[in-house]
Amino acid sequence: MQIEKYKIDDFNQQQEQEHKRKFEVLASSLNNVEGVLQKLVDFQIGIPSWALGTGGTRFGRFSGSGEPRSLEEKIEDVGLLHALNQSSGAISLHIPWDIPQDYKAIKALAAQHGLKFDAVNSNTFQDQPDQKQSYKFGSMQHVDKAIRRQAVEHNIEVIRHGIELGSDALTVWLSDGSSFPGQLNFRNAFENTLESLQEVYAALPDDWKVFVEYKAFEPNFYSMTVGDWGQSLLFANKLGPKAYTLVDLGHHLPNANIEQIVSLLLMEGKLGGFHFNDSKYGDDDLTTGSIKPYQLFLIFNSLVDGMDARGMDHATSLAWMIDASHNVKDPLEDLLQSVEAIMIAYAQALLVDQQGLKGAQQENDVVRCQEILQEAFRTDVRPIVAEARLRTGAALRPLQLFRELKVRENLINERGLKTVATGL
Ligand SMILES: [Mn+2]
Repeated sequence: MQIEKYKIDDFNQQQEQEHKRKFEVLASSLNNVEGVLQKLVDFQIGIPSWALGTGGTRFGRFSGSGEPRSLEEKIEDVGLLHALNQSSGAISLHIPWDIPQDYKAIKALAAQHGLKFDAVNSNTFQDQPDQKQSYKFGSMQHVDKAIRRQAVEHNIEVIRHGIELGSDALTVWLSDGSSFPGQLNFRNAFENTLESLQEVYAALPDDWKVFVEYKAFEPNFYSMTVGDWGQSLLFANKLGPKAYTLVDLGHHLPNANIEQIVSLLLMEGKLGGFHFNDSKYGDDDLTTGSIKPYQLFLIFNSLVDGMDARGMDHATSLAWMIDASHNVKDPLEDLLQSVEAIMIAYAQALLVDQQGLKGAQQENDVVRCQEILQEAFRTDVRPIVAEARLRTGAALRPLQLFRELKVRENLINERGLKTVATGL
């Protein structure tokens, strides 16, 4: 299914009068509206190929209908999102769940939808059917050199796929660790992992980056070999200038101060990528902004402040991606909601009076500091986010149009009621 441009224009025309009224009221109360709008227009969020099917839990998976059955259909799905919001202009592939067969055709299809290929993701947390050695006791940390070698070769293979697609980054998330005290020696596990990552690093093209993603627990429950930002930063620093830490919002222990983490990683020039989701308890992979929108805003405030301090381009300096999937929503509707929440938090962060905040901090005026932050957070920025969409030819209200055009019903007609997306 393709969404024709005239359908978006017709829809916007019906909404435009009301939109303009709200936008003008908001714009009249803000400084530098045009600057904020341009930043919103430029900001693109990668969609992972594994988020397009219905997710599941350890206990079950309730498949949706009309899910993409192939990489081509996944690209088509991201193309639909991008047509609706013009903010989802990249797709992130997971190898081996989505191995491209014909690079040229896949690249042409993505280009046709206005999509780029974001970071490619390796997988050494599962055994594949044709795999020689098992990752049951880890991959890059493994005591057996042959297993470490297999993990390294897989990552180099992923880089090769990425090069063909025009990607320029590899994300490595390792499930390595231990579930019981004494199961492994922490130093050996770290050193084996470092040696393996060094071999992968050596295979990176000059203009590539590698992102070392950390996670506090799960699937291992006693120790994770890349368990927090300190461990990830240690690896990134030891590896070299092409290695960065990747922050996934769901990969922290409860109540971790993620805004402080991103602030310090940016200060060190070592924040490379970002995975959005939301959670109440652990790595819940819920819709971004659905549980803790204030935390999301505070994180964006740290990101904007930290990127501006280093003169970084917000849109291109970091790899922004959603990493979520759950089992009770239509995945495309869920992704539209996540992108909207990200754009809202970003817009609010752009409105923070950074000069005023710095002044209040200098005077230890704690009350004014809070007022300045909450002034931005409590501003309803939805009209400005919608205006950015209008200017790029996207829908003023993407979710509403998705439903009005019966996108899912169309996909079910094309793909069938019982389809299961590859990978999950
Ligand atoms: Mn992630």
